[in-house]
Amino acid sequence: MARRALITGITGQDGSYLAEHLLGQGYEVWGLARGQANPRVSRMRRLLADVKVVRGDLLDQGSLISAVERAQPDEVYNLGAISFVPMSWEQAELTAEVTGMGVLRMLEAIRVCSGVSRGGSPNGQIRFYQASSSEMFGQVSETPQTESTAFHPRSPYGVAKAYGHFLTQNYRESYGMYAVSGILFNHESPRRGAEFVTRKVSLGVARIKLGLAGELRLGNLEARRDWGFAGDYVRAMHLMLRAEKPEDYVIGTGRMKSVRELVEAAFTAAGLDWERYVVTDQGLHRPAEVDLLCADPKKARVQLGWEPTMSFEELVAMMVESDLRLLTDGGDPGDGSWP
Ligand code: NAP
Ligand code: F7E
Repeated sequence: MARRALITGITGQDGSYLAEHLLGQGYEVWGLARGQANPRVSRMRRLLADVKVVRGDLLDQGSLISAVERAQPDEVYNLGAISFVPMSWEQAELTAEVTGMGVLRMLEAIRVCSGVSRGGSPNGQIRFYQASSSEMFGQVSETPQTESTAFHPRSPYGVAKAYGHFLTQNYRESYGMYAVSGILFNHESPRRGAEFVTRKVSLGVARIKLGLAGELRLGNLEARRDWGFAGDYVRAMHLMLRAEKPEDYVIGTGRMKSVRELVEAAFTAAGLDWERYVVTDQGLHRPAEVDLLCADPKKARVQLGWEPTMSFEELVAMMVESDLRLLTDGGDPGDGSWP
């Protein structure tokens, strides 16, 4: 019988790649979708026609219990979150509720539905994946960051993710649940939301190249990140849930680039000189910045056999080409996450 997976955050970047990956592995895939008339849900239904949709919201405990009862999953991937770091300062309480408390509600739904009691090891265990983030490292105490690097989050988002991370560990230890966290570093694609810097840059470059814009306004060009391809990272999520033992893993490339280098690579891919177009704007700087993040993915390589397949340069070129095509074809950049 086909394995069954339930994915929260199905309308997001990772939800789409993970659903495609699991469908390709023969899974029956269920996606948790929220809202009464959420346009991202109808778009997802069109593009991922084989995904079964179940309604629910990470803010609503009862809806998560119903979703688990309905989907009867073997695996739950909790990707739903408020994931844009600047928004987490503007709506800190909502971020805590969705990105933090949402993890508790999902774990409780699984615990209740599988009849797990304290100290007991359940039969027919539902395996749980939590989308943890390198933002938990924040002001880093060492570089590169590993599974044992201390957390010092720098935003309400990072704090909420740290809560979800520790809670996932705690449910594993308290109830013997198969519950793991992937500590994923930044991962991008043509489906990335337009608010994140890689996509903002690839769309900006495409607009300038096509004569639709004359400048690109950005914040801190000196921040450094470890950027990889989202399609590679969802494979790691699945490998973590199929491993013999439930453990947490750092997932990244081990290579760090600055926003300035990102900008340079993207403009070069379109045959443009970035210095003519990029304007820096203090208003786009964050109240507390994460200056650098760089993964040490050795544990995932050794224990899971996971490796990234796409270089930073290939990723940037792919995103610029995709946005040039999208805008040339008259596509809506709001829809750009689904080329
Ligand atoms: P994304 O594109 O922003 O998607 C976020 C998803 O969360 C959307 O499907 C959104 O659904 C859903 N969501 C928001 N509020 C919800 C609620 N109240 N109840 C249920 N679902 C809700 O994020 P992503 O890049 O795919 O990332 C997936 C996960 O990995 C997130 O948890 C993110 O924080 C984490 N993460 C991402 C990265 C990265 O670099 N991409 C790195 C580390 C960790 P709607 O369409 O309904 O808004
Ligand atoms: O910023 C700098 C900004 O918004 C990256 C999320 O998926 O990855 C993501 O979080 C860097 C920051 O991603 C602009 O200051 C400069 O230093 O693309 P971002 P993020 O904050 O790293 C982590 C791992 C997650 O978990 C999150 O969910 O780029 N930057 N100028 C800018 N960033 C943006 N967005 N816009 C600018 O104009």
